[in-house]
Amino acid sequence: MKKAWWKEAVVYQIYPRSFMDGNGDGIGDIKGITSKLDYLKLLGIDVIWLSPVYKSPNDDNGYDISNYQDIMDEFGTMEDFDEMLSEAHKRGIRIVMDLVVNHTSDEHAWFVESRKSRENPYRDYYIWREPKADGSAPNNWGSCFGGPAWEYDKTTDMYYLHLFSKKQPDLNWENPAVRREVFDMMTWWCEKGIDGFRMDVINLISKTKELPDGELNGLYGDFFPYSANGPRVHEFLQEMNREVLSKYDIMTVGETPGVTMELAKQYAGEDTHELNMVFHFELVDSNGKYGKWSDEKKPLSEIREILSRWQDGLYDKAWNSLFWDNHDQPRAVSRFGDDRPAYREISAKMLATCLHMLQGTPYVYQGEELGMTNYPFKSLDEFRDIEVLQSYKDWVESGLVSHEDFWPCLLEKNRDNARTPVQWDDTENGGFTTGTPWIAVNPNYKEINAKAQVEDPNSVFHYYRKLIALRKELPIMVYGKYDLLMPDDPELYVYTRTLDEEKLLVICSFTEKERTFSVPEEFAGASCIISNYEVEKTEGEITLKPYEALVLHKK
Ligand code: TEU
Ligand code: CA
Repeated sequence: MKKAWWKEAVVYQIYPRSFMDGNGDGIGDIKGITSKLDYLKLLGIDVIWLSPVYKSPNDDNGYDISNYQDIMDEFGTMEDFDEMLSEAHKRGIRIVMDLVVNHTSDEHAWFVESRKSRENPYRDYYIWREPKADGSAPNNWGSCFGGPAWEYDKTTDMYYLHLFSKKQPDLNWENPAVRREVFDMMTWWCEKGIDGFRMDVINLISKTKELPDGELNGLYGDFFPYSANGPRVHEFLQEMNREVLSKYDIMTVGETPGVTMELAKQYAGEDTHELNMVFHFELVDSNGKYGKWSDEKKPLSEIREILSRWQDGLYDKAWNSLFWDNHDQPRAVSRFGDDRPAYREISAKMLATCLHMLQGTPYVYQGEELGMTNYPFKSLDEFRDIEVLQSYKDWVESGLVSHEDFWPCLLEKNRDNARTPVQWDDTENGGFTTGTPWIAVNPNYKEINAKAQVEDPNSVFHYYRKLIALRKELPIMVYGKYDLLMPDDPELYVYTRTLDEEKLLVICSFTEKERTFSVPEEFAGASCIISNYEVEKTEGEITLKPYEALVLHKK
């Protein structure tokens, strides 16, 4: 298998708005990030994936960009950015930018021009269509955030497509001028010295020529079959690779909702000249009762089946990305672990073990290394996310579902769970800001915060730190082959990694019950390299405590 620095790296995702406020206005910013680089250095991560910091009117917290070569006022200036980049590099930390080029903001200069007239030179930068004969939208598609995917613009009596909010018009990648602009902009950032791109919904950039009605789900039709993994997407990515990516030593990861394994092998193949890896959504998507909204918990059998299939399927062909959560998902420990006080720390450590011992590049979402939990939302006015507010209208206010049925699903899946501020210490607002935070801080900050955990060698923080350090010592964690054991056990996830004569045995208990387990003969005499409990016995029949995780190493 080919070696690469981005295979050996651990990535830490920063959602700047919620990371650290440097100037007391209640909003996280770039100076705040710079002030916490030593903390990240201590944790040992190699790469920061920075969610968008570009100029934006913040309809979708920066994922609606009005100028790709400027910084959002609330986050600071380009000087602040340059300082952060050089301070990160001084510490050996790379920075990967979020590239959002499926759409721009409606306030981007291109769109301001585009909507002026049908003849405007920028008209064809976006996707405009005539109304139907009765004046209604060109098709029945709904946007990801609720509401229709088309917005009528009376200046030219046409509709434009927006798969996300109406302030996020989709770019027309069929137009070579659009691709040129995007590639030039990417080159500009690479020349500045950034270390890669996480590409937002990059598998949506090529739409089918015909834009037919989609299958109804709730009020609207599904655009997915006609917009995801479209006819020219690989051609566009290969062009991007040729024009930009191949010229720099950078890492790339594509956000690709709905990607299949076959497609992933193409997007992130060892020799396909597109991307280094992609995020698949099988673990985090639920087939919700109401679109994405659902309160289902995936059983271990399903989690293990998904992870194993991707481990086996991509082995030696493409590279996996590994994540339990991100800024669009509930908190890992609340969703996949057990966030009741008795089990929160232990299950957070178990989840970390389970993920970091797999093959692929692990992603840690800010606060995950502290075992931060979902927020106990009580009423609609506590939410800030456009998706929550719009979806509540579509499902509840429209009369489709009762508040009582919808609310538990909203609590479980809403993106604001992940967007409450990082809890730095036990002072007011968890030390995130001296002002009024833009979104409430989780009230559990007195117990769960970075300062306490840095001081406590048994904390979740130090457990992550140890896992990350082990990765540097043991190439088998990166390059070893995965094999699943006990595929049908309802509570234990057990697998091995193999590199030449060397082996790891990874045992993770997903239950609060005690369990017995027989260590396979071949691991007799192996040493325990990490565990979330004091381990007394590593041979023969052992008893696993609630949510126990341990890793045995045999040379
Ligand atoms: O997300 C795209 C995406 O498909 C989902 O994660 C989506 O946000 C979620 O399923 C909605 O429930 C990316 C970004 O990660 C997200 O923050 C942006 O809002 C979105 O694109 C638009 O840029
Ligand atoms: Ca600020």
